[in-house]
Amino acid sequence: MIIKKADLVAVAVKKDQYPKDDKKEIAFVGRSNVGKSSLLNLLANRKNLARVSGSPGKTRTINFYEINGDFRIVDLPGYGYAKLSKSEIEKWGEMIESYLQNREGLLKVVQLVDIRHVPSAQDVQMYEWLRYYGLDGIVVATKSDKVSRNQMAKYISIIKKTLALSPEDIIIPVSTLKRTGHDVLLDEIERLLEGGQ
Ligand SMILES: Nc1nc2c(ncn2[C@@H]2O[C@H](COP(=O)(O)OP(=O)(O)OP(=O)(O)O)[C@@H](O)[C@H]2O)c(=O)[nH]1
Ligand SMILES: [Mg+2]
Repeated sequence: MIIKKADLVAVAVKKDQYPKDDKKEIAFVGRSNVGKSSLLNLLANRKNLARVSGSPGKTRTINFYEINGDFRIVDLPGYGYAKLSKSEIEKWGEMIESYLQNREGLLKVVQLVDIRHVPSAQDVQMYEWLRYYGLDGIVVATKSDKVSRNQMAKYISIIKKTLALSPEDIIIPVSTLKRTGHDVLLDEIERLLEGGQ
C-alpha cells in the first residue's frame, strides 16, 4: 500500500468528538517519546502531519488521521510521561480506555516500544490489556538506528520475552531516521484491512 493522502480529521479528548462514520481504525500506542507521531509521518511520507518533539508529552489528545480516504490511523497520547500530575494520569487513563474499550471499527492496536530499552511495567500492562481485548499482535521496535545490526536480534528477543509475545505475534524494527521498516508495517496494515487476523 502507498499512502497518497493523509488528513487530520478529528482531535478528541472524549467520545462525542470521535469521527462518527464506521471507517476502520488502526491505533498506535506506547510510552511518550517512543516515536508514535514520527512513525505516522514516515508512513504518510509527510514531515509535519503529526507533531513530533524532543520533549515527551507532545501528543495529549487522540488524533484521528484519515488515510487515502479509506481508513484511519489513530495516534494516542503517550503514557509514562513523568511530569504529569496524578489527576492528569487519571484523565489519560480514562481517555485511552474509553477509546480502546468500545470502538467498533478498531481492528488492531500497534504497540510501540523503544528497541534499546527493556519494556517498562506499563508497556507490559498495556500489551496484556491489548491481548485481553484481542487487539494485540503487532509490536513496532522504534529507533532501530540506535542499535547495531549485530545487536538487533538480542534487543528484539528481550522485547519478545518481556512482553511475552506469542510465536504468531510480529515485531517490526523501524527507524524513522533511516526510513526503514515502515513498509513492513504498511503491508501488515493492508492485510488487516483486507480482513486478515
Ligand atoms: N534516532 C531516532 N529518533 C527517533 C526515531 N523516531 C522518533 N525519534 C525521535 O524521538 C522523539 C519523540 O518522537 P515523537 O514521534 O514525538 O514521539 P511520540 O511517541 O509521538 O511522543 P508523545 O507525543 O509524547 O507521546 C523525537 O525527538 C523524534 O525525532 C527513530 O526512528 N530514530
Ligand atoms: Mg506524539
